[in-house]
Amino acid sequence: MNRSSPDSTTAPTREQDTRTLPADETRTATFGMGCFWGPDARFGAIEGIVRTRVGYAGGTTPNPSYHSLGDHTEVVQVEYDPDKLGYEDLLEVFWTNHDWASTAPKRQYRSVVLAADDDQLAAAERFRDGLEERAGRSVTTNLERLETFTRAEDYHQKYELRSTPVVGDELAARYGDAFVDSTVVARLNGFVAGHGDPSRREALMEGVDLTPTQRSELQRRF
Ligand code: MHO
Repeated sequence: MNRSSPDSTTAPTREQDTRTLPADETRTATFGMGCFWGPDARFGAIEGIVRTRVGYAGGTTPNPSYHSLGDHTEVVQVEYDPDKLGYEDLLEVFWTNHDWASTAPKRQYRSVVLAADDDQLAAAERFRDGLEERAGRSVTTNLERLETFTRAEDYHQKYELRSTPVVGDELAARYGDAFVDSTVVARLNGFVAGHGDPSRREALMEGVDLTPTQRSELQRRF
């Protein structure tokens, strides 16, 4: 097994990440749609998504954690480039990729849009009404304003990539604190979960410095 040590000369992925938008030029969107591992990967694979993180929101209990969630829900929060994606595009991804017709057995997994502002809330209401019309049944999704977001524990962030043999540990070590906020890591996390098209996967892989073993471990999951 090839385990190269974390070393800045083998990390041009960082270089790529510095070309991504700073937080004051992105918009955020927050969704609850079941266990947050899946949506973290699904959104992370999309061009125009700059950063993803998973966490707890939609409740009032202070300092929620995975084992002490209180009345919160598992959510994914994305930062997106408003020149490349509209909020409606994200609503489309949200509503086409989970069960919005039945009520989740636990509040932890409820379907919820946590709007960042009144415009997002209005857009979600319009989208929901249109969906009900087209589908001919009611949407159980709650539409609310986001109050607080608490980032989940590191082991839940980019879970799909983290649990990829060889590469997960290596990239987590190489990136350190920057792992969760990396755009490249968000894409890889999506790609290993089977999202994204082959040409975009190839293009990203070109710019990432990986050992042959890591490369083949990633490709095995694409
Ligand atoms: N059924 C999943 C849920 C995890 S998710 C972070 C599991 O425990 O494996 O809620």
